[in-house]
Order: sequence, then structure tokens, then C-alpha cells
Amino acid sequence: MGGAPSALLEQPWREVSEKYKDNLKFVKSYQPENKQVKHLRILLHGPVGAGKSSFINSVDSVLKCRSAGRALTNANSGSSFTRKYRTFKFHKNQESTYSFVFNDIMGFEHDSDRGVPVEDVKLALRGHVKEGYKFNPEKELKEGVDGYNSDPTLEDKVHVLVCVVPADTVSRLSDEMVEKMREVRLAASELGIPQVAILTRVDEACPEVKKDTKNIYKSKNLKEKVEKFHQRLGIPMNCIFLVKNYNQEIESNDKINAAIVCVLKQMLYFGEDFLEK
Ligand SMILES: Nc1nc2c(ncn2[C@@H]2O[C@H](COP(=O)(O)OP(=O)(O)OP(=O)(O)O)[C@@H](O)[C@H]2O)c(=O)[nH]1
Ligand SMILES: [Mg+2]
Repeated sequence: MGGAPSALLEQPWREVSEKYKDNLKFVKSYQPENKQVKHLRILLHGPVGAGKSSFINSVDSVLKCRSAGRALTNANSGSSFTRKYRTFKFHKNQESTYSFVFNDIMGFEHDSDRGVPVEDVKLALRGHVKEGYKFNPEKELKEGVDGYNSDPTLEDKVHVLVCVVPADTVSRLSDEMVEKMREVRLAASELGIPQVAILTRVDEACPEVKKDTKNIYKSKNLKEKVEKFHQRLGIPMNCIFLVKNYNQEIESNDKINAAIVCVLKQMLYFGEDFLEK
């Protein structure tokens, strides 16, 4: 009788699979109402090795229905693998692209003289960082320097900010790391930029999810991580999402896709609200 308490909730606390097809349709057909911009710009930030570049590849994989690897990733996350500011567009066909883009950025590190400077991320929010700029952990980007865009358009500015953190490290985040992310968050709030958070590597954080990705929003353990993250960073629960990135899979997988498309739709909703203002 009884046995060990189940690690899974009976019902998922967020429904992603039933809405998958509708959400995907929405994402694929999305176009900003505001005609001043062709693309909605989403900036990813977070600790080194969090899965920022992997998430961009995951989105690419969902849209292409096969695995993709344009944003280079790295398993050995001693220091940030991504060094340059890069925009990723996704092709619909040969002529056109989807109406949202992602900006990949260098990761944060605990020490202040390593990883991307917080001030540089704040500049990126306001569109001041030029495409291809190579971040220098020891030197903040300044006006007048090559790589500084002194006259950003609405299209250059960030419309949605996404904080990416590995689910398996939520309880081990250092105060320094939390402070850096909070600083960026505050800067975004002052600019009215909406924010979303993604907890990645959910398969590493929960064996039930490793067994079957459909358990993402049923895992009690992961729900606790979301609550903990919410308390630590102050991001509302309904803005925190769980994602398993494509990393070893080569086949498209609807269970992986469903969670990715769920957060992608939310990003587009939030960004659209921002552009309307
Ligand atoms: N198991 C698992 N591994 C993941 C997941 N997401 C990312 N990874 C792995 O984590 C490692 C780091 O991922 P990246 O995407 O390079 O991380 P990043 O945030 O871009 O890191 P930097 O560019 O160094 O700041 C890679 O080996 C990925 O394959 C996930 O959801 N599950
Ligand atoms: Mg990267």
C-alpha cells in the first residue's frame, strides 16, 4: 500500500501539449502590428553555459522540424563560449524570414572581471550594441568606440528580455550572479521591456523528465525550482517556463517542441504589447 510518494503531479500545472499545434500556428504566422519594425527582437541573457545558444538552436529545430545547430554551443562551460553579439533570423523559405529574431550574448560569470559586463547588456537593451561586437569582460562598451551604435532605431532595441538559467543550478546560484541578473531586469523594467525566464536542462534536473519529456510540467521537483527561482529573482511565476533543449536528439520531437513553442508564444505576446505602446 502507498509506497514512495510520486515525483509527479496527476495533472500538469501548465498545459503545453494540447495547445501545441495552435501555438505553433500562431508563432509561424506572427507579424508585429507596429509597422516601424520588421522583426520583434528577443534578447537572451544569463550565466555561462545556461543553454542560451542551445535555445536558439531549439527554436530553429522546432521551425524546421529537424535538428539545427547554427548557434554554436559548448559542453565545457568554464568560460563563456559565445563572445559576440549576434542576431539570429529564421528562414520561412528562400525569400522570407519569421517576424522575430533572437540576440545571443556572452554569458555572465560570478567574478566581475569575467563574463559579459552588466553595463553592456544594459546597452544592448537600448540597441547600442552593434551586430558582431566582441564583448570584452574587462572593458565596458562606450560611446564613440567601434561597436557602439549611437543612433539605434526601434528595430535595434530589445522588445523582450529573456533570462536563461539551468534548472539544475537554481538552488546554487551565487549572490553575485543573482545580483547581475537583477540589475539587468531592473534596467529592462525602467525601459518598460517585458521579461520572461526559462529554466533549461530540465532533463538533468529531474529523472522523470529525462525518462519522458512530457513530464516537464508534472514534475514536483521542477515546480519547486520554478517557485524558488520566482522567490530569488522576483520574476512572476506565470513568466517562468521550463524547457528541454535539443542537445543529443537529431529527430524532431513534439514533446520537446510543445514546451518550446509555449514560451515562444508568450514572448511574442509580451513583445507585441511592448511594441504597441
Ligand atoms: N541535457 C541538456 N543539456 C543542455 C540543455 N540545454 C543546453 N544543454 C547543454 O549545455 C551546454 C551549454 O549550452 P550552451 O547553449 O552553449 O550555453 P550558453 O548559455 O550559450 O553558454 P555561453 O555561450 O558559454 O554563455 C551544451 O553542452 C548544451 O548541449 C538541456 O536542456 N538539456
Ligand atoms: Mg552561447
